[in-house]
Amino acid sequence: MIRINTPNGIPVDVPETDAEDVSPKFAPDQLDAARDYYEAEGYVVFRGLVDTAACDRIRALWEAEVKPFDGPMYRQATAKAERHVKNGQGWIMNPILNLQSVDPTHFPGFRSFAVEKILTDHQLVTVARHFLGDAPKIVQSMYFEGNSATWEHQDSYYLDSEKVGSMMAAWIAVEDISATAGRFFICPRSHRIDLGEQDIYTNIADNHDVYIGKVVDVIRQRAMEIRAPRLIKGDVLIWNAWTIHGSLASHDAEAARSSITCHMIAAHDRFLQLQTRHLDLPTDAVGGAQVFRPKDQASAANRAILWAESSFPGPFYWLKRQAVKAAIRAKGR
Ligand SMILES: O=C(O)CCC(=O)C(=O)O
Repeated sequence: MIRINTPNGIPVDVPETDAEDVSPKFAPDQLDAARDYYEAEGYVVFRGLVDTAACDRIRALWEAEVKPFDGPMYRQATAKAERHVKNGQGWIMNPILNLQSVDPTHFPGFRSFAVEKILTDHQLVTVARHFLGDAPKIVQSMYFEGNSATWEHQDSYYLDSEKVGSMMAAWIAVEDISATAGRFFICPRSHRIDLGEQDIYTNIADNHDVYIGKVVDVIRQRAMEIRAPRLIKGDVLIWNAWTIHGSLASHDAEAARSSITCHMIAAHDRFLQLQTRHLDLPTDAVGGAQVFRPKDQASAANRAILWAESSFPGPFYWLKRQAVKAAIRAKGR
């Protein structure tokens, strides 16, 4: 066991072996038992849910297609179009947002393999159907290599289903994740905590740090337990839209944290964006799931928007912030 802090300095005991890990690992066919655990704890870990050969293949496609690219792509932490930021080991440190939407001209194998073999892996879709009571609609995905130390948060602040708190997400380990590589962490039972909707004091456009401070205060005031389960290649951790989570503030010079996350709502539900807008999303049917492709780079219009964003970021992001604030004011918050 080693002790590592969350991004805002809360210490966590991180298991290095399964014997030290208090999180049970469910087999892919233990669907009812896993759902009971998920509903009680706000998260659950499946051992060996995704085929390990598929994990190796997506990492090979990342090396072959994504790493050499030097243009702007959308990123997890900022949702902005940025070029790769690499560390000394050559790992990409600013994770990619929405693998299902990357430009098929530059990333033909990566885009299709990520969608067909990872995001809609048949065992993952089976679990999602069981937990959601409907086919899954994939609304967002991400690829992590180096650790960007994701702050403590609940996903519902950013995205959810119209049935608030019903979205689920999956963290898919595509390599063994060492204790020091920047483990994903969750606060068990935090999915019962309602922090309210974003308003003019906590909104993402101007006061994102105030919102994160609220989450950190709740963890400290309630002395919440934090777990950073040990995950090996093919394991999947599922968590709920309200479960407080993030990634630990650590870095391992030897081991990356190659992983893919995927956020899913029930296919028949509308999407809730930034706790303000309800959207009926256009989707493609793939492998028993519906796949939404935000800002799909297969479209010339979306490529033109990405070009405008990366060429004139100042005015573009200023306008976007004004639109978010206007939507919150329109809700009377
Ligand atoms: O793995 C991480 O760093 C964070 C992932 C996350 O917060 C998410 O996918 O919602």
